[in-house]
Amino acid sequence: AYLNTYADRAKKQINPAARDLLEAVERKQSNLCVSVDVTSSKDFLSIIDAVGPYVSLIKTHIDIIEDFEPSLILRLQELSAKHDFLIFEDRKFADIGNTVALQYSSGVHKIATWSHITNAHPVPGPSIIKGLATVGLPLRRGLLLLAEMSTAGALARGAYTEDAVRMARDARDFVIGFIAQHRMEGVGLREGEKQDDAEDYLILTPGVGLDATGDGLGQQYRTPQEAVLSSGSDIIIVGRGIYGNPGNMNINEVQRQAERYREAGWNAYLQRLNRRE
Ligand code: UP6
Repeated sequence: AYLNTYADRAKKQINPAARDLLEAVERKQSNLCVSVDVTSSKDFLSIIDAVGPYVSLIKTHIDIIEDFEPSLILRLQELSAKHDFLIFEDRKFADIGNTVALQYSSGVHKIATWSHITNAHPVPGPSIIKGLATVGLPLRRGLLLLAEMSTAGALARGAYTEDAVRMARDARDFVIGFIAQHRMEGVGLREGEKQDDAEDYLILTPGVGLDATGDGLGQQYRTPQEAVLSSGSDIIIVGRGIYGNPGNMNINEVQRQAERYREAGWNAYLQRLNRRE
């Protein structure tokens, strides 16, 4: 199913956030998600305004903002409407169901009220999905499970990844896909279970860069071409490849890099479509 167009895949999604994201990808001809990992509200908003035209999704780590105020969320939502992108808070929940439900709904950030998509580590087992779903499903949100990580030596592999996919398969209304480096259809099938051809996960892939292979802190980069064409990723997630060191950022250069990554990601997708027999 993932070899079809984003538009066709959008029609078959049962989760509204997944459908909205695929529609935005198609409308904007962008499978680029920019990860805005900066600590000042000013840089945060200026990067998002600069890259907005070239992305379908903005990924946040809202807890690294030093001068956070609730009004920042209003500004973010204004930019989301202005540039037509969805919002993904990369919260990586990892606790018991009751706790993650509180972390998702409450505190200073109230993530569920503004983030269309969020993610969780499958490490606690299926109860983490249940807990988050109590908050997220009524708000029409979607969840990604971290099935793999981009870092060297990551423990999320093999049987762990397979169990993550099984957990997702049991919660198709809320779990829309994975943070992963590969496709997950047919992974971890149970004894006697047949692969469901309708299975169509969104694969969002971090660790994407055109000019570097790593960051000296375990991060490993692949190109958009490798992620989308060779590994079947649907959305490339790019952070520092676009804005470098936020300390000496040139906003025109940020915009130019976003354009460059959008084009690389989209061309890889077009090549993938052309490969269909
Ligand atoms: N991220 C990864 N790898 C994962 C999961 N998440 O890098 O397996 C997140 C990081 C960061 C972004 O938390 O926000 O994706 C990557 O940023 P970068 O492009 O600047 O390396």
